Amino acid sequence: MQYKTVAEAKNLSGLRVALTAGGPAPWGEATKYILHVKKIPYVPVAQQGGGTNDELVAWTGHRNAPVAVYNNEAPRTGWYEILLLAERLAPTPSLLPQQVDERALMIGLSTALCGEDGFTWNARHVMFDTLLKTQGDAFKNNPMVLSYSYSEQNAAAAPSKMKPILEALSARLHKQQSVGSKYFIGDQLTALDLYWAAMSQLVDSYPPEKNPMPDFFRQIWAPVRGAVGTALDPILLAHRDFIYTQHLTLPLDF
Ligand SMILES: N[C@@H](CCC(=O)N[C@@H](CS)C(=O)NCC(=O)O)C(=O)O
Repeated sequence: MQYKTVAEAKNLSGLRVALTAGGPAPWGEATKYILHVKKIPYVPVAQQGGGTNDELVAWTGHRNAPVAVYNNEAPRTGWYEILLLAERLAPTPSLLPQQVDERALMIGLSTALCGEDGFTWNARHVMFDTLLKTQGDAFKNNPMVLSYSYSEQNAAAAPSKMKPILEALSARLHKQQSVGSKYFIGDQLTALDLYWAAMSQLVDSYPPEKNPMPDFFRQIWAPVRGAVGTALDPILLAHRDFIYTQHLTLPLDF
């Protein structure tokens, strides 16, 4: 992916999205997938994972990624507000169900997956635990450790929070399969399908030809796979393979 620097991007108009350069950071991937499906043009701006990102902070008020900035509107960082922006910029295809109950279910499950203290948030506690064990004090002062409520206790509790979320998602897919749908909600693609495709890389990363991320990521994500055990029902992996094949492009590009 060709990134612009903050200095190059900040005076442009249109949509600019700060993304972690060099790795498939889950929320950033999810944002890219939404923009891809909706064919929304944007300028990728490099964010350094774990860096202080001073220029990005000066421009947007945020250190991490993704940060979506549209014209002179306030920067958006949350997965839901980024989805709503994308829906506004390209209403078709909509990635939000129109029917209110279905929409509530989709947003609820997306919150379990992407929200604070949800699946990926807890996966990160497991990942940080590995980093602290391997890098020790060198990692303790990393801005990431300080920003995402990591603690040994939170890391120990993470598997018991992650597994029920995967179980709810796989139960949903089995239910959908019984009525002939390959998607989480209704019979068409929603953002939830894209969120799971992005987040699934944490527990079952594609091999290098499809996901050419540095080995470092494989090392720190392997314990995340161990943390969820048998809660990773094969139907979840079949689903994400279907989503990548039908709606996205491979190899991942970051
Ligand atoms: N703001 C996002 C979450 C963003 C987030 O957690 N980003 C992480 C992973 S993609 C990140 O930027 N990590 C690298 C860093 O903190 O430098 C949301 O809640 O929707």
